[in-house]
Amino acid sequence: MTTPLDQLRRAGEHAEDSPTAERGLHRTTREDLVRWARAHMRDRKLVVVSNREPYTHVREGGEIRVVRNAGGLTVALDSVSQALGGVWVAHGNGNADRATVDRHGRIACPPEAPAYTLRRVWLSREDHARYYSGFSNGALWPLCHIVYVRPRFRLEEWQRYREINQRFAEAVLAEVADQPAFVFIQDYHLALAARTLKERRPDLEVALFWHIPWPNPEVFRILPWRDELLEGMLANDMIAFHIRAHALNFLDNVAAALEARVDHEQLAVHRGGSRTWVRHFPIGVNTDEIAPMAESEEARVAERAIRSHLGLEGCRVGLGVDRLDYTKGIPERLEALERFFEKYPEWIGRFCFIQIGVPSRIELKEYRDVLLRTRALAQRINQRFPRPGGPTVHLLETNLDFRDLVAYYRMADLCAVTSLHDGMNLVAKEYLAATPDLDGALVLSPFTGAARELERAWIASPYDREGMADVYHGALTEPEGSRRERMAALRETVLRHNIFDWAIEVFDTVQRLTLRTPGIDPLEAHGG
Ligand code: GDG
Repeated sequence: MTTPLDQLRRAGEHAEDSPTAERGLHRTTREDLVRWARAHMRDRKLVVVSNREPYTHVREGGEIRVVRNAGGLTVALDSVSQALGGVWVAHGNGNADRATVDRHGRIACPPEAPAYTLRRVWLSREDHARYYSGFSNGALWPLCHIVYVRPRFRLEEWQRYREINQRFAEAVLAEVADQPAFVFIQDYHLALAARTLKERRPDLEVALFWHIPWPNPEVFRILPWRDELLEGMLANDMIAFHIRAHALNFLDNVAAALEARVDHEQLAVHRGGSRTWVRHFPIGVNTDEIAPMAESEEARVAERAIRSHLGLEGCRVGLGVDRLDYTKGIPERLEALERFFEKYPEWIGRFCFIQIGVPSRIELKEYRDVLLRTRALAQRINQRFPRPGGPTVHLLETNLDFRDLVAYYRMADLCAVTSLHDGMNLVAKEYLAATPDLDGALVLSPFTGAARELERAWIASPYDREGMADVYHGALTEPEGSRRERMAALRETVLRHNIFDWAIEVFDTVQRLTLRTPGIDPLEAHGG
């Protein structure tokens, strides 16, 4: 039996006139976003809410230094915030964060040219352990990623998560005072923030972007506090995901769990006189920044330095770039590499692999385990397949400066993104943006959101070691003409649907959906 949601899944995209479609072949830039925001968002204050802050202050030697968080999402939202002069509410986690704010936890940002207010929320060590490491990353993260890591549900962590969400919401309310505002909440750390906001200020426009997958009801129903979490989320005017399948999974969950009317036609939930729109917007990367970086002389110099430092002369180069997270399929990628050398011994000594692994959430055992497995595999491959110039696998457990990362991208003949499950995966898109000469190949897991757009990548399942070994070989031996043609098509997709394009789509959609019928539910009005 097929449900309306199944039919929708088969029908593909829902038609919605898009502001970026109107712009035709034009590639959206940061300036376009700023212009759009100035024209359409003047009448309300923008409030971004995220766990992570855009600027962190750290004390080094007797000095305080400001560090800008370089993620694509932060850059885009920082641009909009700078254009509109709004507020950003986030956890202040830098060791000099408290020393740099006023008595309300505020600091003007960017520090060198103040344009908006960063309002820091303070968390104790125990808050962090329970709300962040506990419920967010010990329960919700494994629950939403289907990788067979068992989520851990602890009442005290859930309770603290609720409290901290409320604390973030209180900070937002204090900042908006009685002004009209659009509050844009980021991610699974803050699923319940909208509830407090709407209870106190029903007129606020509130949207949540969920950056990770959303599983089907069979998976999600094990969460003991499922109903309360879903109810809290439905306080948002709009909830958005990267891909359509996750948006539809969310609607399936609501239909299975709550007394609510799920409108499969309009992708909305009606409940107790209020309505939540559910949409999908695949996120992009900051191509304005990455492409010129990759073409710069500096990147060329850095590439030469890396090659000589790591002893890569005469070697084709494979690259993996990830937080060291069990969802990213890092050991699986290396196991396939080992098989690749067994099956295609002609590559021994002629192919090297660099794995950049940024240490992450190391307080959780599963993360320590993935780190140990990765180290052991790298060591085993290096012992089994030695080469004279240096190791075959380089494991760099470090957080590189983004400029250096771009040099690695530029250099790689192959980039392996082999997640077991991933909301989008920005590395896949950054790699393509950083390959202007088209000399490369993207090996991509079908279980990433990115694979929906990047269909012409070299698709390889992390669950199929033989298949992935063959894909490595296929990508490295594909005739140049067809390889470059595929890379050109993939790169064009990334350049077109970049982070600025994403931000305009999200903001424009929220506005159109909430303004379309202020205070009136069209379906209720038609008795639908
Ligand atoms: C979540 C979802 C979704 C990595 N190493 C270094 C470094 N990185 C940066 C990359 C990239 C980011 O980290 C990793 O991107 P992911 O997409 O894999 O990120 P998650 O942390 O899992 O994020 C994911 C994303 O949200 C956005 O919606 O795509 O699916 O899980 O940007 O460049 N950056 C620097 N040095 C490094 O060594 N500077």
